[in-house]
Amino acid sequence: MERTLAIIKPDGVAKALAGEIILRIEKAGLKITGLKMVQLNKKSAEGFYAVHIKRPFFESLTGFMSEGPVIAMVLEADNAISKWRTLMGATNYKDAEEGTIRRDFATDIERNVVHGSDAEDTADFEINYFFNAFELCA
Ligand code: IDP
Ligand code: MG
Repeated sequence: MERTLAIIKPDGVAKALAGEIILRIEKAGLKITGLKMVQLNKKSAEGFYAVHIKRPFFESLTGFMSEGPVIAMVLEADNAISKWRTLMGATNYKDAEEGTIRRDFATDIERNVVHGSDAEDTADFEINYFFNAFELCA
């Protein structure tokens, strides 16, 4: 079993897409083993996206990620990382496959509704960033 961190970003929460996104997650056979709504501050968004610190969009991205509440979830399945990224679609919604969350709901390359870990090591870091062991169910 593999684990990944999913986030419904501030734009997704603000547009009331949480129910639709969670429905897609459950229908795809990804098990939700942790879930919380939190609002990141600028510093905590910067820590989460530290790998992107040198990118030109870092300031804007971390501002966006701290503008309102997010819903963070731990998803578990065989190949959870790639399964969730397939449901999300490409970073740029214009390149995303039909029927993916980003293609259906994103409005901008930055405001792309959802986050997903990209590898096992980043999934571990990201899950631990949001959740402690007592907050995760079997
Ligand atoms: P990912 O979310 O598909 O893994 P990353 O390359 O890790 O994509 O980028 C993290 C986030 O940064 C993206 O989801 C998006 O919100 C934002 N982002 C990525 N590339 C750009 C860009 O070229 N302009 C503005 N924002 C971007
Ligand atoms: Mg990424």
